[in-house]
Amino acid sequence: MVKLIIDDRVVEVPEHTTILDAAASVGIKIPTLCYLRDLNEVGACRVCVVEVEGIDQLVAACNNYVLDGMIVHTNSRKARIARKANVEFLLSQHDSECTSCARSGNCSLQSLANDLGITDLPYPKHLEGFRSDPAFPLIRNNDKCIKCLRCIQICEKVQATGVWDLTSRASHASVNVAGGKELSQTDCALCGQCITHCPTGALRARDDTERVFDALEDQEKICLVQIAPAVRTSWGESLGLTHEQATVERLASALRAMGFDYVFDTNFSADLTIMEEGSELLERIKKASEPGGEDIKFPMFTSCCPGWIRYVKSHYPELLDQVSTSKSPQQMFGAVAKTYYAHALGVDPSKIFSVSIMPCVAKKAEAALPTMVGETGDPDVDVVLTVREVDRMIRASHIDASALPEQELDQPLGVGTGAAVIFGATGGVMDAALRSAYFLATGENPDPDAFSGVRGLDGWKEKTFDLAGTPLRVAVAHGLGNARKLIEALRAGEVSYDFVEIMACPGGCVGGGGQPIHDGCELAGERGDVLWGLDAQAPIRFSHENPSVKLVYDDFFGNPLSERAEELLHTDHTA
Ligand code: HC1
Ligand code: SF4
Repeated sequence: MVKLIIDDRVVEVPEHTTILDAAASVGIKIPTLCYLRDLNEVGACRVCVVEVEGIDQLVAACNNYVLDGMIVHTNSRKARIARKANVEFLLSQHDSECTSCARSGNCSLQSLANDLGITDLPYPKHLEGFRSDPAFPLIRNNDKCIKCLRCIQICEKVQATGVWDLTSRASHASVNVAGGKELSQTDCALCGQCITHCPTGALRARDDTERVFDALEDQEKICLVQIAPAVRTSWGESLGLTHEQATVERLASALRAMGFDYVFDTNFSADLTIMEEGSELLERIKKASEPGGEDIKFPMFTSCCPGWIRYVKSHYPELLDQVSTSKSPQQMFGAVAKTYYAHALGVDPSKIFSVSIMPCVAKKAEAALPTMVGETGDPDVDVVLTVREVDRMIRASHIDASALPEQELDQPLGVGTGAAVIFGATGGVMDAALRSAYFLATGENPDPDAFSGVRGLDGWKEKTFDLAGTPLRVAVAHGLGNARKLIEALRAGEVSYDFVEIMACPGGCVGGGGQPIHDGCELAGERGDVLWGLDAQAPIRFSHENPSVKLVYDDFFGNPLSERAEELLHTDHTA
């Protein structure tokens, strides 16, 4: 143990503790800006500087370890003046138009400048003037970048993608797209993790809210909306609602107050996905055991995460034919809405304006794929809103969600099971698929918790389950860095699986790039627990028991993998 004094308090901590953590252990909060635990401990912003007796220069608290007998002053006059000057310097290279910034009110730089009492800027402004293509789902404004390097680190270390890089050095240092490419020409998976880990407004998702407001005002349009599983864990966070208040039924109320005609649930089509994907897996296993089946390769990979699909297309295109052909629940929903449901309403599909609320940025690109269209070429999903956008719309509509009653979702596409709601957490798609695959293979339901071994936040999980006498080897990875490790191990012949779930974002969609931002806090685990809790309490916990899914098969698709199902619910991922 090391004994030192911080702000006149005796502190005892293990060796190799940073000054930042030692101070935090006794409740002393040293401000930080560029710091991200385990990922970015580089002391670049110099906001966490403290004075250490006997050392002339101030030291960064985030990446300097405590020593026995150290005497630290976290808020001495010298430290405070330096901290303020460092922030003033950052502001001299910052577009401080807070009123028109997507992160206003949720920006660490803004809070810090306010806390330090910075009301005048002593240095002249030097702005770069670089903004990326505003039509792309991910947008960079370098004049809001403080060169903290967090985006570089999360993209490289966690997501194994390396879109961002330091493009110059010394006083000209700038963070931008590696290799000087256009963002849209890179291998960006659009997971949005750089957005949720940016302390300022340098990175943001394209805002599509006006297109939705326009459609809501258009008397000719029938506006319907689907709500993704993970949205129900998070939509209330930036509106000040508790988890108990922020139910999906209260969100349905808010969306109706905003003007939506029908509020449906992506959980419905998550159950539909399980029927198609589970049947596809069993079909592949069956065909592989038949003569000529040796060409069928395993594992089969899940296909619901468009961040993962973008990653596999750019990094491992040779694996594409092992990815399930099932469209994602978002896209299955869109296809059903503009065919089956348009017919049920007796309207032309072009009258339907289909919106989805997703915790995801990549979903914006998925909905715009040329293959995700109906017969007339209209997109199946017209607009994808992130959770941050829908929260903005609720605020812009002056809706006090906390005062609204809960309302049921609309029928029949508003019905989902416990197996569907867990899609939003890592392991959930696998767990749900195994529940129904077991039923499809044996004709009997398993214990709904029989496959709980695939749950939890380990980056790469593997299990073998018995499926009607056949061992099924499955694996689950979340975060593209973990996906990469898993694929490299597969290629090296170190592991072998039948079925693999991959979600691009750490924790799955609960940690998605379109979720509300809480700088420095990772909420994926907590949000995931909410989803597992909803599953545990759900009256129906098997996708194959979803009455609306049964109805849609009876009335429209016939069976999973039928000709019509193949046409509307599957894709080859080549676009
Ligand atoms: Fe997801 Fe999915 S779980 S991909 O993260 O398969 O976005 O929530 O809607 O489509 O269901 C996202 C979440 C979501 C799809 C489902
Ligand atoms: Fe989007 Fe979910 Fe995939 Fe993240 S894990 S890219 S939020 S679908």
